[in-house]
Amino acid sequence: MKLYTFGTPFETIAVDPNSTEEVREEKVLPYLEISRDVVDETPSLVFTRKLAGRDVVYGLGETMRGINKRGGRYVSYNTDCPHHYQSMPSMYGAHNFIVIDGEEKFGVFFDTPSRVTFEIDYENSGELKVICETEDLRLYLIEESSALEISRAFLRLIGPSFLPPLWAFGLGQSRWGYGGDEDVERVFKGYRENELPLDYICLDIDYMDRYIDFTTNTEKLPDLGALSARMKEQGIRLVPIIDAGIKVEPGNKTYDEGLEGGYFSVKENGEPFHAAVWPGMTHFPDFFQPEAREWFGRQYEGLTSQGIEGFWNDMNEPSIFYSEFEGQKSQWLGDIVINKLFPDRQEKGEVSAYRDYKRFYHKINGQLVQHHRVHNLYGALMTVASAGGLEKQVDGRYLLFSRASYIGAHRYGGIWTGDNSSTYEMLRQNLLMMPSLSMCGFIYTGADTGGFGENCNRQLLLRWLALSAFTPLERNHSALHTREQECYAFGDTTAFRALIRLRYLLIPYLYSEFMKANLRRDMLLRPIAFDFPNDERALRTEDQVMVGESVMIAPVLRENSLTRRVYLPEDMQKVRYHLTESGEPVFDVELWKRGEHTVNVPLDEVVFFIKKDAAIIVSTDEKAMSTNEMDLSHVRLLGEGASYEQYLDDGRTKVMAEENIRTVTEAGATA
Ligand code: MIG
Repeated sequence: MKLYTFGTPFETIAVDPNSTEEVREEKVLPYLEISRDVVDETPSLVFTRKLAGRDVVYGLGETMRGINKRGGRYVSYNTDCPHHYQSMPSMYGAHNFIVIDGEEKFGVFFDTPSRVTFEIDYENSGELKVICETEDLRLYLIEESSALEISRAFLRLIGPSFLPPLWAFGLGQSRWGYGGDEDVERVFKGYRENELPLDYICLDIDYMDRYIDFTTNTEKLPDLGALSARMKEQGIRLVPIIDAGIKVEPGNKTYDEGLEGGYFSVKENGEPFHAAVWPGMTHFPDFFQPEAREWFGRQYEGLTSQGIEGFWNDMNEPSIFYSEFEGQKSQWLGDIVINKLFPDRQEKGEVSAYRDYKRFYHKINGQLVQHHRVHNLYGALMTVASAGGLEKQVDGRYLLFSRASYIGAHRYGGIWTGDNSSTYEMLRQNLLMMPSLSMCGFIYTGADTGGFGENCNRQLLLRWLALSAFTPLERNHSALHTREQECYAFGDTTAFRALIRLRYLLIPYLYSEFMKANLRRDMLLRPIAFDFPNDERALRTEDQVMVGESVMIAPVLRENSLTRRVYLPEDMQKVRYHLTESGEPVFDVELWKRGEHTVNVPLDEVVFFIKKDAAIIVSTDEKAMSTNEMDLSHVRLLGEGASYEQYLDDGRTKVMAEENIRTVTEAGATA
């Protein structure tokens, strides 16, 4: 791997300090032309290349559009993006890694927290153009034999994902509005009474006192510790949300400490910067200061001491509704709260948080650095701060996932892909995004199952469960004011039981593949072209994805469709999964020939594929209501393969080791 250094690069967290990948400093950059430009008053580095007709461009993690990124414009500038249109240039994360796969093959990682724009055959220009709004940059160039090998080398550079506990592979139920005992009890009852397995319930901002971080609403939630203990006995964990902004409220311990320590982001004059988010006026923690991270991480103690072992971090782009400057409205949703809090405000500016990002600063090594310059690292450093606290406070592994991210944050927590909506387009986007995220190290990830915005329906939720059964993070989440979306909210639950059961039967495989990929710095979800690089047809097939070593999924992505076309790049084992009338799981395995097929997929069934000669494992704990009731060693082989290499541990130890891999055969398991 080659490293090119421009100017004096900002130290990001992308590269794993323990990486043993060999990196050689070089001066002459092949493949890309370098020029200079001034963009938004900023001296910028521009990299260009003419793409050949058949070149495929992979990567960019959390971005819209296809697996092949050609045809799009993508702006790495972390944004609270409530509408995921195809053409939306910026989402919550900045993942500046691309792979060009053609006659010449190489990967490039642009390591800078500044804004980076990728125009990739945008409007059929045939050109790749990468604009880095900085003159200080580390550029990593990876030359390997294939897109897969290039990605693997990159994963060796950036290191493994954080280790979620086993229970984080169970199903989560969430909804904006869940805030206390009543909600939790209702959801628990809904799942249990319908015999739908579940592992955790998320609490959204409603559990807090007036949306203030690290507080609880004592009316709705009189005793979090007691509720958490009661639920844990039933195999259910509670996962509360934490937002980035700290409410300006003298007397509040977190606020007082933050102010006293100088841990808040400041204006040019050194005073804390005010911006309104859910709690009203807040200050943004200055996660760039190690002491501020330490302080922020400590704040979780109040919740972890009540038995909480998992969190989701939100609003950390950071999202801004309204700021002390100009009085402009910065975000859509802010209206709900902001109109109430600031009825007299004047709306002057454009609808964008963008200008505010130039108005506050971080203290970095004794200097004030404009937020805009390092924007893409903000949420990632919040993840680092939280992980630092949880590492100390939680016994064993913790669950943590964030909305905003930068490559490197994957070593501290996962991400979810933000505010999608209940549409088939978003279901498809969920599938397309997963391999790109895997390339960038984010393997503990998933989308809001069922869709966040808009109203879901029975059919869509079933189809979504059939996809998210294969993503490590599987959480049903929906927005305030949308239709209820729990798996028991759409009448007869038989089909939901079948689909959630599949997830639980697959947990030993998913978990084992997750751990092996992590240990070996391998991809977890892959474009099928990565496995069949010489197959032109596979190269153009994006609605099928590899999951772990030997599974290929091809979910139904169209409304009212009970069939779909599937392309098999080689002979494969087709698995038809369903439950019998009495609730016994059935996996019918059939060998199918290479080529195109039509599969029938009723709403209560799932069809997936296993590579020929391979076997996977499925759990034999067929009645488990949560991972608590599962033993990962209770598995059997599925498929014609003679054995499967299972990664097996207790699901909570923090050490990963090759020794934990055992061979499972039909006769049983051997170490
Ligand atoms: O401004 O906490 O993406 O998952 O439910 C919206 C409320 C704030 C955005 C998150 C979403 C969450 C919601 N939050």
